[in-house]
Amino acid sequence: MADNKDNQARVEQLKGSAISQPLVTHIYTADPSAHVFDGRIYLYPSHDIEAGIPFNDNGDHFAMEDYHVFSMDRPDGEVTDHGVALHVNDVPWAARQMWAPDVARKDGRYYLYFPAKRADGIFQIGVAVSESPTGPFTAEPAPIEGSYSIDPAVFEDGGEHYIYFGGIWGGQLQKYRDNAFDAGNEEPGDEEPALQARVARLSADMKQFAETPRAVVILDEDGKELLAGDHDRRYFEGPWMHKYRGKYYFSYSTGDTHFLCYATADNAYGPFRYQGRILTPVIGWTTHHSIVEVEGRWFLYYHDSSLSGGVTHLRSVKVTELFYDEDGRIVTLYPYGE
Ligand code: FUB
Repeated sequence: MADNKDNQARVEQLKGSAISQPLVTHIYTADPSAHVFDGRIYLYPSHDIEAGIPFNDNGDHFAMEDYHVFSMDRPDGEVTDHGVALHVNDVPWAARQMWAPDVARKDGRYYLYFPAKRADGIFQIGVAVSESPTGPFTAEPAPIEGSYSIDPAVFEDGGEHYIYFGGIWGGQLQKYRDNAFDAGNEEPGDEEPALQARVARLSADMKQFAETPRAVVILDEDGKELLAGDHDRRYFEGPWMHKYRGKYYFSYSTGDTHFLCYATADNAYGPFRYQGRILTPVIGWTTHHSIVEVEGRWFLYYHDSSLSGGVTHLRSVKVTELFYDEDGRIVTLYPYGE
């Protein structure tokens, strides 16, 4: 993890050149999942707090306890904070670290998907239900069976919902092979295929996997799987899926190289072909996003640590417009100008 002195230096250097401002300034927010429900934009971010836990590569300093839901009538419009929608104390199976969530709607109900650590320190993914997009959400008594790691993102396609998830290092994805945990597993060697995000179709009641999770394979320009040593392009965490002109765009963070990248396919499972960068590094270690269409225009919601002066676990949600070229390639965004 980057230390705060490095981040502070970057904040000073870049002061005044930010192309977008934090949307929420009264609390720290990160990992924004944006959705449009009935013409209003809803944001489901993490709620960052200072818990006084020292920095480490496990991300223990990301000690979030609850979720707030936010809404607005246009992408960068005035933000309403709808208050606490779910607290870790109200999740029977979860002990700590309520990380990046997402929400899906089905038949007028709203399903909040969230990762949290059990008391034994293992991440799983839970679901909580509400009649309203702003909550409060009621958690299911147990996590989704067979779920693991972090960063759920749910995508609807043709009436089915697919959940993408997984993050390495603190997100524990490196501990799993073929969906089975082994504490002795680590990241593959540089010349081996990279670890991949996972995807599973959700059950009709939205509360379980309807199938065994599959790997989201990303191929390079020669049709070969991205390698674990390809840190500038390989998957790390923060998956998102959207569809543009009939193509499936799988986007994600490269983690330790701090890019948001994307790959495309002709179906929701892939394999995906690597395409390029969406966003260059932001202030702070993590980079995490969502992409949403609002009245025919496309927007990238993301976060950085500028408001906290570069404290990597105190982040703020931002938004900027996203553009495609005529071939459907996403134009790379530079968060503080080129
Ligand atoms: O917010 C905690 C973690 O940081 C998220 O789960 C990751 O995607 C990264 O943004």
